[in-house]
Amino acid sequence: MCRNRRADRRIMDMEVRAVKTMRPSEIAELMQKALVDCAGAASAEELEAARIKYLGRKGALPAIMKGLKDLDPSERAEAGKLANEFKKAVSAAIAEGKRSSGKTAPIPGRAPSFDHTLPGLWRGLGSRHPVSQVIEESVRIFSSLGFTIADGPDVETEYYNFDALNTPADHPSRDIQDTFWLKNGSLLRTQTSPVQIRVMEKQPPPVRIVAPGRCYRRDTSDATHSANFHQIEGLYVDATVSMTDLKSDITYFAQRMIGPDVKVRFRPHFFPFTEPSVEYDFSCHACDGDGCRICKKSGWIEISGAGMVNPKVLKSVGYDPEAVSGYAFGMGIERIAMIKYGINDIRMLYENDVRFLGQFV
Ligand code: 2NL
Repeated sequence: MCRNRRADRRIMDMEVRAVKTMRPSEIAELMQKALVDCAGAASAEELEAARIKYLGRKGALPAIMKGLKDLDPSERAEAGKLANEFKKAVSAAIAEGKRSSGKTAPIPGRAPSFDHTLPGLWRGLGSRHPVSQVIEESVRIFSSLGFTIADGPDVETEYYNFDALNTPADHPSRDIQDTFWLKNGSLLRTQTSPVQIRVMEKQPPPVRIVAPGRCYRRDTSDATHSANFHQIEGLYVDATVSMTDLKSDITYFAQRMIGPDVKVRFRPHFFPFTEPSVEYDFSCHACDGDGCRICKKSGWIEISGAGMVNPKVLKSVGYDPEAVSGYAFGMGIERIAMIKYGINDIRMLYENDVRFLGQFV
């Protein structure tokens, strides 16, 4: 056995030594042969023998390299390139053979291949982000009330975000402490109202739309505030829209979103774009209104504001305030998600921890 091995080695060495100056086509041919040998190796020993034969100190590769200088200069560059390829391809085939040897039974003459009888890798199913789920559910509910969806840019002009909404030039929300201003004078929208202004500019009444999307305010983040948050705003303009419509539609929304027992509270407020204006709260779903950490012991969670569209806003888009009236509301998506799912810190929604996010399916 031992003597036979030594004899094999001598024959291999002779074969290799016989390879003197190999031309590019011969190198390519030998590479194919080497790859077939590696792929057909039935054991680690056979792979090692192939390595010695092709890559070893006295093997084919050093002989090819040595022969390069004797080649016709016109063939030398190509032969050099093929020699490099030879080294890379054969080394890779040997490494792959060693890695998979013992794992799968080799088919004679073929590389060990994919074993389809092994169980597959379970990668787990993802889930919709709670913010996306609340947006989708809100859109479903408002669709059932006859609203359609409108969309617009996140980067807005001062006109659409403030002026058209009757926000005075000295209103604090325009301050650099409250709004992200860009160098060119545009800004990141602080609410999705500019979308509604753009829609009203383009179409005559009636208008019944919701505009969900990302909004930006220069808030320092804490358990209930984030500089980047989501809002869904609604707008309904028609001949006889009233505050009663606003209150009943928001209450209907709350009951479908949170549950039939939820209570809705409207408090007088001031916004330049609505008159009269309200802020509204939903009763805390986590404690049934008794008071807990999520609602800061008040039993209520503030959702956002609403009101009857200010006649000045209607005028700014070319509507006749004598002929039509409208209601508008904002809703904080994260706030709704916090009530619906009992989340007590808004920052959890942005940390991308799938152990947390995967709970809300
Ligand atoms: C908030 C709450 C609100 C509106 C948004 C609106 C849109 C148009 C006209 C009038 Cl086109 N109003 N949207 C109304 C009331 C509240 O969001 O806290 N905003 C600062």
